Amino acid sequence: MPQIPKLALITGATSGIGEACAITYASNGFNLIITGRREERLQSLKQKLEQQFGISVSALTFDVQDKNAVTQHLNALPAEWKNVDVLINNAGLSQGMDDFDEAKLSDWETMIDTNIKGLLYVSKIISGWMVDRKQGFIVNLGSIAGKEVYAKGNVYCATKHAVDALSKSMRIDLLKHNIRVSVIHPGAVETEFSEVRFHGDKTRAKKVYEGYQPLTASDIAETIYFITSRPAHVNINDLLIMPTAQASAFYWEKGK
Ligand code: NDP
Ligand code: 8X3
Repeated sequence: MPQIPKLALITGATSGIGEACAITYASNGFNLIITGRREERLQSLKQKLEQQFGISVSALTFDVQDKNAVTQHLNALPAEWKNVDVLINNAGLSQGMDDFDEAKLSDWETMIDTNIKGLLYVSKIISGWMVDRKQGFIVNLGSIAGKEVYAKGNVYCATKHAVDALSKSMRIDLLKHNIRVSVIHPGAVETEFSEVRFHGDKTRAKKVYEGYQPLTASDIAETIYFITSRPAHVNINDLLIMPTAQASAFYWEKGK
């Protein structure tokens, strides 16, 4: 009997880890729902994946901070697109890297609204569909910043600690509905992350990844795919993945 393709929803698929996840899941025959704010990037990724892998992709452009937009776009999906098997809560960012007394309130609000509230808006809807189907897998993007704190990391670290706590409680509350929940905590991954953190300063962003080999977005995507492809009785609850040269948050052996 031909297998029905599985469906993964990946938030923040316009770059970095989310885009790499889209490629990895597409190459494994998944149909995809991809989201982000940059419409052009989403449309070109959709086209590329459909052509290259013969899968179907639905591209939804919305800001995860906007509760009404999240609700409207997701609820408007046709019924067959609501059978989400895997949700990857990836959309997120760090904005600014300043001492507590110097940081901007607006940066803090953006991080809280995106990394915590956005993840909750999406998860509330998709987990509801998973509860109805009595199956599903949710993977949240935490960070080494959700395990440790570092100078000037204040609110970004707090949001990722929140993701860590939410992942644990989602796992407990959703277990009775046969929904698996995992959280992956990467160290430094070279993406657009630092460019966003430093408000578009490419030179400063590039420096973060100099002198050692950082992780790539596809290292993370392949690991997430490994997590979600374990047999039904296995759950990798929590996974910390670092570049070999980075022993801890902001502790590197550079030049090795
Ligand atoms: P990128 O900046 O490359 O990608 C971030 C993605 O999130 C983009 O697709 C962006 O899409 C999306 N996004 C950001 N804000 C919003 C929003 N308000 N609404 C919708 N989508 C949004 O960074 P990464 O790939 O590195 O980051 C992905 C995740 O991994 C984040 O949660 C990050 O915190 C986490 N992480 C990253 C690490 C790293 O070192 N890079 C390490 C540990 C964790 P768009 O701009 O089009 O909306
Ligand atoms: C991104 C990694 O170390 O900059 O979450 O916090 S770090």
